This record gives sequence, structure tokens and C-alpha cells, in this order.
Amino acid sequence: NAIDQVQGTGKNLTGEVKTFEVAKKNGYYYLADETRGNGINTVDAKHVNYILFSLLSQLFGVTGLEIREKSPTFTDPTAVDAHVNAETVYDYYKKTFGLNSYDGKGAKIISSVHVGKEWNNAAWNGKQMIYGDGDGETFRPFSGALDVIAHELTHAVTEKTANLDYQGESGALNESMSDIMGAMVDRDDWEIGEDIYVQGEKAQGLRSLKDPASIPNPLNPKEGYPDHYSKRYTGEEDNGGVHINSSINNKAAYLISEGGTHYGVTTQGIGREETEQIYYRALTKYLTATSNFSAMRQAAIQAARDLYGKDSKEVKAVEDAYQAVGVQ
Ligand code: ASN
Ligand code: ZN
Repeated sequence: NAIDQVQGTGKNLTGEVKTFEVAKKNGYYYLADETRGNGINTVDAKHVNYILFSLLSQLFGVTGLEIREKSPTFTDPTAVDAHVNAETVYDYYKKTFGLNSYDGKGAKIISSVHVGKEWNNAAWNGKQMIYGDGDGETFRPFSGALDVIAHELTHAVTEKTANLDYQGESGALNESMSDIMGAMVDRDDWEIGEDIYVQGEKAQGLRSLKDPASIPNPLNPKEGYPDHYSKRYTGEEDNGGVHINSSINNKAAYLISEGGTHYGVTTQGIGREETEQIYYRALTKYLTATSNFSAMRQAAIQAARDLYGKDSKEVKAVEDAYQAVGVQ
């Protein structure tokens, strides 16, 4: 039975009609794109509890039920977004860095949607991506946000390269690389997760690279996320604040790209195209499992020297931005 690759269509979570690659097999159409690397597959976890599901996936490679239709029109908007957004992130890495999937060898990208019941999160579990539907009060389904998908897939890229330990400063850098690439793929703003946030009185995303302090810090609700090394979280929660202290490095990346004066230090921005190359090179060539913020600064400076020369404006931007966030 031959497998044909054809174009599918379907409405996504915001009701837009999207076009994407699907496979035709035995008279059915599947959310399987065989044109990118060794494939991009999107399947349905049928609301199995996320901890159990993730374990089944890690131990036995269980991914969920195949999503199939009698015609190439797909009817689950959550699955459509997961599939299309995974294709978009694949294309970003290929075009921007020449990387074929997260391992550079075309590794199959699997996304499971409808993980858990009203689960308010998404994750890379070391094998695949898993997406909750959100509770409908705070969040919509997580596959609806391109930056969230880029964030999760970047965890896979990090795991295959620097493999930054998921705790303390190295963990915050791991989180920050995911936020930076999330903001680069979903290029029109510097917020993360704003597209799945159910807009309440305070319309906002999960995190802001531009202004971390504008988002309430969940570990210290009276304050925003830290935007300077002196404000770093030093407690034990969240693996030592990996999702909190990431904002310090996020702010540096923002300043390198867009420029600005922060704590009295002025950075001349160099734009997104050069900034993403600097971070990708730092991640894949210089950072290691135990790199701290200071090593990140050094890695970014070295990457900028390699790419643009030691006396370049790019090196100066990196130095100034890290100075601005208090990292030596
Ligand atoms: N969405 C979260 C993240 O990617 C899941 C986690 O805590 N690992 O950071
Ligand atoms: Zn993350």
C-alpha cells in the first residue's frame, strides 16, 4: 500500500484555514508530514493524565492515537495548530541555521495534543512534545501558540547540543534559549504565550523578553520577573527559578537585538537576524551542561567575534547588554 504525501487543510484554533502536509494511506488521510526530515507526526493523547502519558511515552514510545480523516480536511483545530506550528519551527531551524530537525539528522518530530484534562502546560519530555488543552479560563490549548512550540522544540535542540543542566543558572539559560528562539520564530513581538492567554483584565503573555518586570513573578507576586542579575531568585522552587531567572538573559537578548538604556547602560541594537545567529552559535559551540550566566556572556561575545569580528558593533552590543543586566 503506497503512502502518498498530499496537502491537507483545516481550521486552526483561531478559525483560520491552514494548509499542511498529510499522508494518504489505505483511503485515509493522516497528520503525517514525510517531506520534512524523517517526518512530523501529530497524534491524539485522548486526555490521558500528563504524568502517566509522559511516562508511557518515555518508557514505551506510546504517543497516542493517529488522527485520521476520510478526506484531506482536518477537523480538530488543536491538532491542526500543533502540526502547522511544528512545520513552521522545523522550517525556521532549517532556513536560519541549516539544522535538519532538532538533532541535525532529521529526527522525527512527534506532537501529542489533548494531553491530560485541562492541563495548563506544554513540554518536551525528552522524546516528543506534549500539549495540554488549557483550562479555558487562563489558557487555551497550548499548541495554538507558535512561540510555545518553538520554545519546546528548542529544549530538544539544547538537549542535543549544550545540554544545559535543568537547574540553577544553567537551567535558567536552558529556559532562556527556548524563550529567545520562541521570540525569534514568532517574530512580531517579544512576548511568550500571549496567543494562548485568555485575555482578562490584564492582557499579557507568560513572559516578556522586552520588559520582564511587567509580568508578575509567580514566585514573588509583588514583583515582576527579574531584569537584572541583582534581582535573581535564589530559592529552591522551580529548580532554582529556571523559569524566573531566564528573564535576566532574555532581557540581554532583547537589548542586543533592539537596543535601549537599561539601568543607565545604553546598548545599540543589532537586530534579530544577527542576534539569533549569535545565540545559536553560543548554544551549539560554546555553552556546556554547567555553564552559568558569566559563561553565557563569554559564549555570546566569542560567537559575535567569530561571526562579525573582534572590534565589531555586534561584540560591543553583546558586552553592553550583559553589562546592562549586571552579568560580568
Ligand atoms: N512548559 C514548560 C517548559 O517548557 C514545561 C517545563 O516546565 N519543562 O519549560
Ligand atoms: Zn521551557
